Amino acid sequence: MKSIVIIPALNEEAAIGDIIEKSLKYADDVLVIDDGSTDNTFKIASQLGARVIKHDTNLGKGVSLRDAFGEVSGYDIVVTIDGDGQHNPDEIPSLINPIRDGSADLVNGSRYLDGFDDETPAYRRVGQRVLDIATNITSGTNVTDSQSGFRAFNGKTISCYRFRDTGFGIESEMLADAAEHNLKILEVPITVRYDVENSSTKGPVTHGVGVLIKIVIDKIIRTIRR
Ligand SMILES: Nc1nc2c(ncn2[C@@H]2O[C@H](COP(=O)(O)OP(=O)(O)O)[C@@H](O)[C@H]2O)c(=O)[nH]1
Ligand SMILES: [Mg+2]
Repeated sequence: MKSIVIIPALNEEAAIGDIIEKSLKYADDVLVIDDGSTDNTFKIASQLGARVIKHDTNLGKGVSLRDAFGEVSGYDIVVTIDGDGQHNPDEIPSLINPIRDGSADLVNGSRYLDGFDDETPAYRRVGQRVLDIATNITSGTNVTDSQSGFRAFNGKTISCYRFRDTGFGIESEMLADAAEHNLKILEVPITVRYDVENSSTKGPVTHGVGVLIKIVIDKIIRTIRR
């Protein structure tokens, strides 16, 4: 089965090289979306054999994933992983195995499947739970880590995703799209590191409220469309 790893990246020169090299152990190709980085992300990714889509300015994670998923026809398995080193590429096999054996169409890597992750600050965990609950109520899903960027997708189902949100609302939106199309969603446990440089580009509170508003608006649009 042919597989590709997509890495959305904004100024990730510190970690992206290692992620590309490790990802190539488990996948046929790597595609980096350099979304207006001002550091050496593009150069490093190109040198290490990744394909790179370069945005001259920052267009957002949703736009980046739309562009990336537009390039994956012919792949049986598509993986997304963060470019900042928080995710471990050595865990890619546990995400893609359920796609390989047909038991899932979307595999969501969750840091909370086994209960608590002591390293997440409490106020962040509360915010994330609010987004998980909002996602689950509006989409009918039952996930424990709705904002995870470490996922695997069945290549045959890519047309289900519409990529309406340009930014960080995209993680919940993709779960909602999968649920709307009755795709099989499965979670597997992942580890997430917090001791890496640039582990987050977002202010957690405004970011969380922004995503929550997007989840609600998305639900209203889906309801009207029916
Ligand atoms: N394409 C794109 N990627 C982004 C953008 N902002 C962050 N990223 C990447 O998305 C991933 C997750 O972002 P991050 O800020 O670490 O999110 P967090 O760890 O969930 O707080 C990382 O690989 C970032 O480089 C953006 O505006 N566009
Ligand atoms: Mg991060």
